[in-house]
Amino acid sequence: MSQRIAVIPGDGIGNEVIPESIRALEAAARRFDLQLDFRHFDFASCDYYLNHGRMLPEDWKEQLGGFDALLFGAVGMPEKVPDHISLWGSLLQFRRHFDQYINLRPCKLMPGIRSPLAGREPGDIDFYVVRENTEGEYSSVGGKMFEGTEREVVIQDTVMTRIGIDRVLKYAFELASRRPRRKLTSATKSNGISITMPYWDERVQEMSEHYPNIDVDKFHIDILTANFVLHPDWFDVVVASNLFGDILSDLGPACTGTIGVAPSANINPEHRFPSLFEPVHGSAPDIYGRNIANPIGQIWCGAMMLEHLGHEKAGQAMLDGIEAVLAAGSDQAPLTPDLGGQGTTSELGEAIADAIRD
Ligand code: GGG
Repeated sequence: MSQRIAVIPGDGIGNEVIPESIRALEAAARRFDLQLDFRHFDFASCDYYLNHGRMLPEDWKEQLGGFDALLFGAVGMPEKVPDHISLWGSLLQFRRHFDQYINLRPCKLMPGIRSPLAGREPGDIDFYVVRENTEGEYSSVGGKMFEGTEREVVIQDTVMTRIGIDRVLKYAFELASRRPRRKLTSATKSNGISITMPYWDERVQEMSEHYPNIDVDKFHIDILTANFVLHPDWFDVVVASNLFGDILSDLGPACTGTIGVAPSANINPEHRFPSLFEPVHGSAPDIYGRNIANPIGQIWCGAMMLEHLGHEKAGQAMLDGIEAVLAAGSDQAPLTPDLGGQGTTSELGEAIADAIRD
């Protein structure tokens, strides 16, 4: 049976790394006899906004709703469109409408990559950030009063719901129970944020009672970020609110050498809606157009997508292909400049597709 994938490159380097992800997916599809049917969309980009006055067409829910998965590149070109308009007009709409309430972000030091943290080897950094993805600090609840005057007031609420917290915690606890270390860390700030964060802590405490075999700890977000840098080996599954999870899942991959390798999966675990797979990185206008962007984050997204669609072996083969090319090092593989090499986006993509074919 063919699986229908909506491809949305978006802005900037999204347009350069998406073709490499498709090349790798096609290699995996051929090897494992899968039928993947890709359809490209030009919306959810700042150019679309400049032409149409909106990031998405009116019927985007109908256009995308029937797909099995969405493969997304990046969004944002602040010189053309303010970031809050481009992000809220596209990616955040997808996450909410398709109830992609889990944002799963692996953070792993890969073979052949040098961590900026002294002495760290592959195996020392290997954890997941599970980010709440539809509410929390990313709410659209708030407003302005007395705009443009000295009395200007701006308010934006944090929205935390019992359902919203419990479902992300359950996912994180289940993930931790499938991992050898069975360890879960909760990101909080209940000493300073005195209503929502103590509530988050309460829900963690209650959920932990259903998982007596999981070793649970919690850190305030400030010291947690320090511990990501000082002791990344402490972590296995880290569960966090929307904003804290966003910050941690940029910091974590930065500790593994480059954010360019980091993927993420915006998941609707019940498969009621398509899930969306996008690299952690953004559109990187500073390097766009030079064919030097690292395509690995986007290719790894393809691997997560196949796994989510039930093709675990094909997904694993994609990850093995990435690891094999990275392990070869910049002397033998066309690694991009962020990995210390001089290869181009397309050369690295081609090397990974070749490794997947083997
Ligand atoms: N790869 C998707 C992308 O462009 N992300 C940019 C971004 O700022 N994302 C914010 C978020 O994940 O909430």
